[in-house]
Amino acid sequence: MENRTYTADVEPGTSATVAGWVHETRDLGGIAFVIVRDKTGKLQVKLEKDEMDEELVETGLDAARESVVKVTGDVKEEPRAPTGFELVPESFEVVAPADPQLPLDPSGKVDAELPTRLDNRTLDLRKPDVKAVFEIRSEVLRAVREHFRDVGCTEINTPKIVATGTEGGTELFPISYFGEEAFMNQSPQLFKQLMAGSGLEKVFEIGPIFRAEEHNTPRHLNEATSIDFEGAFHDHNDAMDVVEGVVKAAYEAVSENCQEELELLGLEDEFDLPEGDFPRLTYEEAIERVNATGELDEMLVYGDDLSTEAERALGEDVGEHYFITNWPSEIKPFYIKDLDDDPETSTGFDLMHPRMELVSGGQREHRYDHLVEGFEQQGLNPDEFEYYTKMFKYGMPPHAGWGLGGERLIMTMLGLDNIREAVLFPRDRQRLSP
Ligand code: AMO
Repeated sequence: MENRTYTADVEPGTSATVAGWVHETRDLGGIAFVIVRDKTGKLQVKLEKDEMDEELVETGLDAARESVVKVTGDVKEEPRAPTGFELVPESFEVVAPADPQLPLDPSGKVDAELPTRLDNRTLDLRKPDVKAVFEIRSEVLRAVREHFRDVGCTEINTPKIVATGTEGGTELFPISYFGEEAFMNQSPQLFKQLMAGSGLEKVFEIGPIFRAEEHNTPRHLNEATSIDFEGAFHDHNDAMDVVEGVVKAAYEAVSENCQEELELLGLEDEFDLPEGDFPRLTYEEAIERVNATGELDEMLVYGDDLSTEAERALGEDVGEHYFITNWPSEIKPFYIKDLDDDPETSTGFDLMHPRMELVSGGQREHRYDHLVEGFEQQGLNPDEFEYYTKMFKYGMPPHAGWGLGGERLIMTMLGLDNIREAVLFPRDRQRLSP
């Protein structure tokens, strides 16, 4: 819009046109205030009933909350105004009126339940604290991209419609593809590996993954954002170093560039940067440690996956980000390589936040014969993956990588209770629209 001034940029002694939403109207009798809100803040517009044009005053007073308005006038210093300035209008235009019956209150005075908020995200994101989450999300993605580029990675985009799944058959969403069965991709796993073996060598992707998770939990989505990395000539330890760098870069960027947003979320004093090296516990150490907490009803034994309770107990005990390494081979997917000197143990690792798992990764099986064997052991038909396995015949370097749940990163960073708070339009068992 031509000549628009953001409310945060108005200067006393000048004329300005501001545009935004009616946040609140306070009618004090002879004088009334319309508080106009935009992306940057709020500004008080003064209406003096006996002094100003009658039609202008009426338009201002009649504009319902959340109506879009455009106001032009002189900016004056006014110590009693919330921001220290006010606008004395010469023109007041209602650009788009709002129905006085709002489904939720963007001023935040009346709390709304999460489903109501998700059904009305446009109004919900007029609340500064909700908006702050998505400003931070945007900053995290920016910082992650920049960090990947700084360490020599190339951004790739891989198909989301695929012929086969990779992360377990029960979690697949089938779709119809010109009469043939196809699926929504669960992970860019195989494609990113194929690109690690290409001339690109070090790649990353930030994109959607689809999981037909049956259960509705506060930390599962049916469509999530995965931050994926794959690097040629990397082993699992190198891959862990890379993810540690990415997570730290995200926290540092938020701390540096989002102080205002952190304040809106009440986190300015609690936002701790992860420091030092993340501890790396082996799976066996993790099991011993979690059993020793005495928090579990049933002790874990070698071969068990970590339950939600186990993750929580261990997370509380460790108290910072940590890796779990050396998982039993049998509970890791076919593409994860076993340790050379111990085939029962894999190079697979998870990165954990004290509250939950953020990342899975590992070194990959790059030897053609072993790879095909792994498919068979996992009950998968290697013929269906020929497009993938055949590239392992033409010079596939050792490589490693990982996938980081974008929403879980934001959720744990900001202490959000529900992963849906970190997604604009979440997909879960109950929610397919908006
Ligand atoms: P995995 O299945 O463990 O590994 O997924 C990696 C990370 O993605 C996030 N995530 C989810 N977040 C929200 N809702 C979900 N339903 C969901 N599913 C996964 C988690 C998880 O740690 N191909 C491997 C990665 C690799 O080895 O490179 C994979 O997909 O934070």
